[in-house]
Amino acid sequence: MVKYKFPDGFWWGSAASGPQTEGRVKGDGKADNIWDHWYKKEPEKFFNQVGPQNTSKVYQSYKEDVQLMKKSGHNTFRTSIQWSRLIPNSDGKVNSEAVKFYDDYFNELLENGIEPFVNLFHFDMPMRLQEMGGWLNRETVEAYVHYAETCFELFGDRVKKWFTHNEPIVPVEGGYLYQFHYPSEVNMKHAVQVGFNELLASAKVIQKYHETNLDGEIGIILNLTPSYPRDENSPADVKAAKIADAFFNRSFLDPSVKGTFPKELVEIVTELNMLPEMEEGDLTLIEENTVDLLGINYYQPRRVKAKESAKNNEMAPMPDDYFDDYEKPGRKMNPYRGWEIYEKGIYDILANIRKNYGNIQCFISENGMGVEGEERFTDENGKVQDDYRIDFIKDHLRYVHQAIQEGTNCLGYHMWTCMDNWSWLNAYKNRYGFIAIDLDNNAARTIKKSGEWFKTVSDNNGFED
Ligand code: BGP
Repeated sequence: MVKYKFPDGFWWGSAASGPQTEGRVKGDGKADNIWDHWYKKEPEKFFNQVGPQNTSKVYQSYKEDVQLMKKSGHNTFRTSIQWSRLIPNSDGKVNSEAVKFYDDYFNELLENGIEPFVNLFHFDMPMRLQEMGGWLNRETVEAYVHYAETCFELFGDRVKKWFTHNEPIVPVEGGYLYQFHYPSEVNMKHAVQVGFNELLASAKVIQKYHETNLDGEIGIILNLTPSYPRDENSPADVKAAKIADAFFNRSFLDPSVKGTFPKELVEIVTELNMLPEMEEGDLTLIEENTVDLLGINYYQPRRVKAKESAKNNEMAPMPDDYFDDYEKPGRKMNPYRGWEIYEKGIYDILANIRKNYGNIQCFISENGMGVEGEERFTDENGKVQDDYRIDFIKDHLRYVHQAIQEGTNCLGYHMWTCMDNWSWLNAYKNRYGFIAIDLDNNAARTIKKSGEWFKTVSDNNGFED
C-alpha cells in the first residue's frame, strides 16, 4: 500500500538533451551548432571554461547509461536529436554516423523497456543556419520541416512521442532579450519574429506528422512559470502579473494548445509596431495544427508587482517595461541556481491546464534541483546522499497527485535530469541528475541515493509519505 498512488501506466523517467549529453568524437560527422561556435569565440563566458564538446560522453556510453536508467526506475526517457549531427551540411544530406547512433540508442532503450520520447529542437541551432539569421529567417522554418520529416522517416516506426521544441521561449529570451544564448542580442523586434517563426515551424511539423500514417503523438514542451501578483487585491499588481504571464507563458501555450494568441500580447506588440512578418495562411496553419500532448517544465514561479522602477530606455522596449519582479519575503530558495522553490506552483499550472486548456493530456517533462559542489555529499561508498533531492521530488509529486485526483490529465513525471549534464553557460556548475558523473575520472557514472529511491517509486507506482 502506498499513500500517493499514481494512475496505471504513469510515465516515470527523466529528460535530457542531445547537446548537453552526447559530446563529440572524431569522425562523428557532427557540424557546429551555436553553442560550439560561441564556446570557440568566447570560452570565458562558460563556467570554468568547460565547453560543449565533451559533455557526459553519452555518444560512447549510451549502452551503460540505459542500464543505469533501468536501475533508477525509468519506463520512459526524453532526449533530443541534434539537428547539426543529423544534417550537418546545407546540401540536406543525412549523416550516416548520426543515423547509426540514434538508431542504436533508441533500440537499446526499447529493448530495455524504456520508451524514448524524442524532441527535435533543444536550443541547438546549427551554425550554418544561424549565419543566415537562424529563427529570424523564414528559410530556417523550411529547413526545420525537412529535418523533422527526415526524423519521422528514419525513426518514426519506433519513436511514438515527438516534440517540436523544448522551451521555445528560451531562445527568444536568451538570444534576443537577456543575452544568455547566442547571438546574445537585445532586440524586441527580433525576439517577436523568432518566437513567431518557432511557432510556425512547430505548427508546420505537427501538420506533417499528422499527414503521415505513423501512429504516435506529437507535442511541445513548455517551461511554465506561473505569475503571481504581489497583492491579489491590487489591480495594478494583478495587471502586471497578467502581462508577464502573456509574455512568458501564454505566448506559446495559447497558440500551441488553442491555436490563438493572447490578446494582451497582441495589443502590446501592435502598439510597439512590432508585429512579426508573416505570410497569408500562417495564422490559419497555426490555428489548425495544435499539439496532441503538452510537456510542462516547472522549476520556479514568477512573482510580479506593478512597475515601480524607472524604465531602462537604453534597452527598451523590453517585457520588463510592463512589470517589476517581486521578491516574496520568506521565500524558499535554491541558492545555487537562484531560483525560488514553490511546490504548489506545479499544482496551479496543472489546474490551469485542466480548467482553461481543455484538460489536454500533459505530463511534467522537467522538474529538478541543481546543486553546486554536490560531491561533498558523497559517502564512503562513493554514493551521493542527496536526500534534499528526494524531498524536493516528493514535495512536488504530492501536488501532482492532488491535481490528478481532481481530474487533471497528467500522464507522467520526468526529472531533469538522468545523469549530471552540461548546462549551457553554467556548464557543470550545478548537478541535477539521478546519476553522478565524475568528470575527473573519464565521466564515470554512479547512481545517487535519489536514483535508487526513484526506482522504488516507479516500482510501486507511488510512495508512502
Ligand atoms: C531547462 C532546460 C534544460 C536544463 C534545465 C536546467 O530550462 O530545458 O536544458 O538546462 O533547464 O537549467 P540550467 O541548466 O540552466 O540550470
